[in-house]
Amino acid sequence: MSQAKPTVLKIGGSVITDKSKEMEVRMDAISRLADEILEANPKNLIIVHGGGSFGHPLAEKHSIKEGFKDASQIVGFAETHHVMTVLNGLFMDALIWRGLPAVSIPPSSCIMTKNGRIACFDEAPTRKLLEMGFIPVLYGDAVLDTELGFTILSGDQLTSFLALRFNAKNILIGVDVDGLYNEDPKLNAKAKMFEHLTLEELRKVQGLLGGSNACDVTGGMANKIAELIPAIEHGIPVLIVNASKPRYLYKALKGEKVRGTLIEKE
Ligand code: IP8
Repeated sequence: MSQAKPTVLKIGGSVITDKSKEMEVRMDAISRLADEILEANPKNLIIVHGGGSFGHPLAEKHSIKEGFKDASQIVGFAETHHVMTVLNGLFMDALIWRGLPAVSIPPSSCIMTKNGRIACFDEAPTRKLLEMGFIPVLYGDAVLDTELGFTILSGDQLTSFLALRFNAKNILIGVDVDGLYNEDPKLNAKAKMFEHLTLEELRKVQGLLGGSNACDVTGGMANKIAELIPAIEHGIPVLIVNASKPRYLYKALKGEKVRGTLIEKE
């Protein structure tokens, strides 16, 4: 069956949760985003969401990213994965009760990493879901690792990987700022946003990008960008938009003009 190229949409954990509090969901944001996805009605969509105040605090508490060191972490791994399924369930509720054909795929069940990098992925269910017109929904997760025992797989690594594996048309990154800035816009109101960057320009500004100021075991904007580079190198354009602001994601999904940062190979 010939398959149109999918869009891979990553929704940041800072959009759908309040990272200043533990396990605090932003149900209003999730509902609004589900409305926007429904209205935009995109064909061939894969969604990935982040961990926000669900996955990150527990991953940090039990040092899950660093791998297995002692038996006390075992229950911590289970807890970290579990809270991600809880956040995912809330997200899935919003999509499904609006009639969107979204199906959750827990990364811990179909992916293993090697030293933190995706080493095997059982792609058949995701591929079949896409072919049949479903919306596969994955998320940053606690996953098993061939060398470390376990680790944390970021939604950003997963997004880039899925875009490459399924030959995506584009990647949309929904965050809680308007785009990519030369400084953290939450700390400096005079920070300058880039509207368009080529890969070469991106590499030059990469050093300016900061980490995250909230609890985030997978790093902030700098890490996000580093993960996206292989997809951009492959010719997949990336648009970073503010998914905390109404209608931005809708416009991005529709291909309409919207404030944000577009990163292209050339
Ligand atoms: O928020 C990490 O995913 P991210 C998920 O996309 C966990 O980096 C479990 C911390």
